[in-house]
Amino acid sequence: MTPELAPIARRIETLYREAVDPVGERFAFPRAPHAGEISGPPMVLVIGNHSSGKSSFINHLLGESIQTTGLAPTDDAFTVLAHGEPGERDGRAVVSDPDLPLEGLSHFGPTFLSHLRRRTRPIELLRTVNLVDTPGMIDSAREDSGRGYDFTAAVRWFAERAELVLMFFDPDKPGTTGETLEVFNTALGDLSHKLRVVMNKVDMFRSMEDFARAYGALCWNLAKVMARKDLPLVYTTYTPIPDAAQGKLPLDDFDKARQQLVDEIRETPQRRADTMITRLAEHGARLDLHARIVDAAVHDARAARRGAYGWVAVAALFAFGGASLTLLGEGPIDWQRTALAYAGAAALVGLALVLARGVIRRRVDAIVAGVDALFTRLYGRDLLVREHAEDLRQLWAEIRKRTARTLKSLGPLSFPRLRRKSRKRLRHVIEEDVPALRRTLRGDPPSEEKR
Ligand SMILES: Nc1nc2c(ncn2[C@@H]2O[C@H](COP(=O)(O)OP(=O)(O)O)[C@@H](O)[C@H]2O)c(=O)[nH]1
Ligand SMILES: [Mg+2]
Repeated sequence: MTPELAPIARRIETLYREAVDPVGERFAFPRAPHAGEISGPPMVLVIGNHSSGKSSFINHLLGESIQTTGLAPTDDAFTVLAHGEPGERDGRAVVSDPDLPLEGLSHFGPTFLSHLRRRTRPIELLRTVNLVDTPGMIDSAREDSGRGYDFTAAVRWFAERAELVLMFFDPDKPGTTGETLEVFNTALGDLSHKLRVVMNKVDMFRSMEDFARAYGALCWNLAKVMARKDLPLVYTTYTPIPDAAQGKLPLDDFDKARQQLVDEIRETPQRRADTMITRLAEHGARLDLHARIVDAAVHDARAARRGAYGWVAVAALFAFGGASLTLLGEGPIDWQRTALAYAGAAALVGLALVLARGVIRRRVDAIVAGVDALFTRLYGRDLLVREHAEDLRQLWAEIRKRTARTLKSLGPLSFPRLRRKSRKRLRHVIEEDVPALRRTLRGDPPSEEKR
């Protein structure tokens, strides 16, 4: 079984709170909200043609007949299956419950909500994984599915939040047309890393030729709608159903494939923890670079300010000193002349101040415009080490716009310097804590390396 995830999630939260977010706040570096990332188990979304066997597979997986199944389109609802006492709540109740991470679904309107429900059962697997059964996709070429809500957008909503998306195909209809095609194009486009294709019901094939033909057709159709590099893993399997039509192929390998699929579903909590760790590592690295660039800008801007005001001080010294010296050399004090001399000196200093302000502003503008120069200055040496250099450039490309914008709108003089201690803590998260979390996730014993 997967190791206990709650402690890992808590540890990640603590690292954010103590070492990462304080730096992020000080240097105005936003990050996506993470509350809810951790609450509730991860989701596995099951989509596909109607009667491709989605609900039967889910029932088999849970070891209980929860979802209705049948050859006719029996079920046209999105059903979230979760752990709890046996029960069922309709869409409206589900989206208005702040304890459930489903509030966002209220946007899809009343028709959608009447096609949404949440069922709970005291089944162990549902403690760590929530399953989402969906209405069968309609393989018609018609634009409007007549559903009364945006089906593709709803699938997209779930797919974005799911850890795994299973797309079921029926050997009879290995085509990708109509809604299937649209879902591929608009809902799953950039999520193909979570997608697994299931060619189901292989127990119905009467011969190897039939199997090969259907498999070929499916892959051919997938290749038409997806970029080659994104082609997903295809599981060829079936769900054992007592009185289902028996084909003639030996089923051992297909049983194995089903087992692999089930394993992958069981491992989603671990995958999610992995995603959370990766996100922490990426965010930490970006923030570190951002903070160092801003810090360098602050350093330069402050130096420019010190320099300019230094000249003002020198000017003041000369102006007042000069005035005093001339007055002293003239014997008895003449109040009128004295006032005049000092007023002149003050005017001179005022002028120097105005000039200095102008100089500072121009310097600061130049610093802000030259963030790339700051980057090369700070990382010049690292950029020469080749393997590491590409990552660094990549990282900089990801954040440079945002960093430049922040500096421009707030001005480098409004930021504090990056404290050595804060940076050390942030580096510690990236270099020590993240690898340690990964080891915990893999279940390795805590290593006894350096300190
Ligand atoms: N032979 C066979 N029949 C299946 C399999 N999976 C589902 N069925 C049958 O196909 C029909 C539709 O299944 P269902 O789970 O309702 O499909 P859904 O619409 O995708 O949820 C039902 O009559 C099931 O008994 C399978 O792997 N092999
Ligand atoms: Mg169904």
